[in-house]
Amino acid sequence: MLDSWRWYGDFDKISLSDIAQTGAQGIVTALHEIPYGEVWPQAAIAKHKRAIEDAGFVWSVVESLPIHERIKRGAGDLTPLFDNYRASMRNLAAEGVYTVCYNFMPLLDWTRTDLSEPVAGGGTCLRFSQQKMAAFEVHMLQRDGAEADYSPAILQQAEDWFKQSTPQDRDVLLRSIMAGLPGAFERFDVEGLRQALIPYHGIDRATLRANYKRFLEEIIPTAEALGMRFCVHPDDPPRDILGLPRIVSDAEDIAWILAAVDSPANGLTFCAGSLGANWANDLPKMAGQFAERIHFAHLRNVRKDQDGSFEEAAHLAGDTDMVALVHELLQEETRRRGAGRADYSIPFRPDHGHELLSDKTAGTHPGYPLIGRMRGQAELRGVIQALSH
Ligand code: CS2
Ligand code: MN
Repeated sequence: MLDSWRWYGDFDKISLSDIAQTGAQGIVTALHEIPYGEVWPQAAIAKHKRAIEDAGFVWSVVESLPIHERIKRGAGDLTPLFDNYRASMRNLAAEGVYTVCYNFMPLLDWTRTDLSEPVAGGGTCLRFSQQKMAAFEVHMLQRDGAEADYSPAILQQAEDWFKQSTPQDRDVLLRSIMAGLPGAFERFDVEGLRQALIPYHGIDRATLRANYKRFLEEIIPTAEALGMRFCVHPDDPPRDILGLPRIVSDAEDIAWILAAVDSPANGLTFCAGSLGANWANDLPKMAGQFAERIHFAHLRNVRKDQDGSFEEAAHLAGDTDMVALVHELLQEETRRRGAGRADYSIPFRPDHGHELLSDKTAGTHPGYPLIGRMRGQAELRGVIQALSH
């Protein structure tokens, strides 16, 4: 497996020379400074790539080449947006960067309610609390119909939380929910989020799927021609939130996507952390089922509560059998090697990590601390070595 590490470029407090000390070989990165919908110029791609290679790495995966919200909503004349997207693809391929991760989550990327939840032994993790999400939606955002998405018990706890919360607690909650978009991205306040949700009114699961299929039909033939591999990142959490439909959450969704445009270029980022937050998902089984189309893996673990809350566990702890999952991925690599593929190695990265030790004061992006991820990566590396021995 190609041992990789996410780097946010100029927005990252962790430098490429720091990353070299983690033992990673591949860099997962994007041109984070370019607004969604605009073309990534070949010169800028080349410069980023040179920095990565000069530091001794390969640019293993683009994460992400983001999809403009208008494509997700199917709003207006999309031709220029698809043209720009394809232009970025051609520029990436021209620089020899072929694997591209993206997601199709409406409006928000990963969503948590707590960025510093204490874990046993010290350090902190990211957590999604169903109670706090309900408090946010029902009492702060006051979204029409939000109550229908929660059980009476959760609604009661949400009301209790809201009543005893201080303005500062509410502000921290808002900022936590908005934290999933690192780099030069948009963040909303409560009113801004209310406004941003309006254009999504009336967009249900079937509409979002139709818009996604159109995206795949526009993009995948070009990816095939360029020899690129696209891999969708699952929804996090893997269910509807804020009344927005989510369509990349379980095995049925993924089977639909892979069949919508049936091509090796239309693949999956197997994010164990995202998929693992859904009780219905059996991760080793899904990895086996979709093995051929897995072009990238995010390996991390979660521990779930019965009520829908979950938190990020250490990489080998939590509810997912990481060893069984890695075993599936290694078997797929063996199949690829047997088929004579030179690019049999599946890039993986530790995804999120706990904040440990000096991470506390380092000011890195939520979920992306140095020590915590390095611990996770080292544990994963041990599993991979042992299973490959
Ligand atoms: C990442 C996502 O931090 C994370 O959970 O896995 O932000 C991921 O980069 C995007 O969803 C991919 O488009
Ligand atoms: Mn992920």
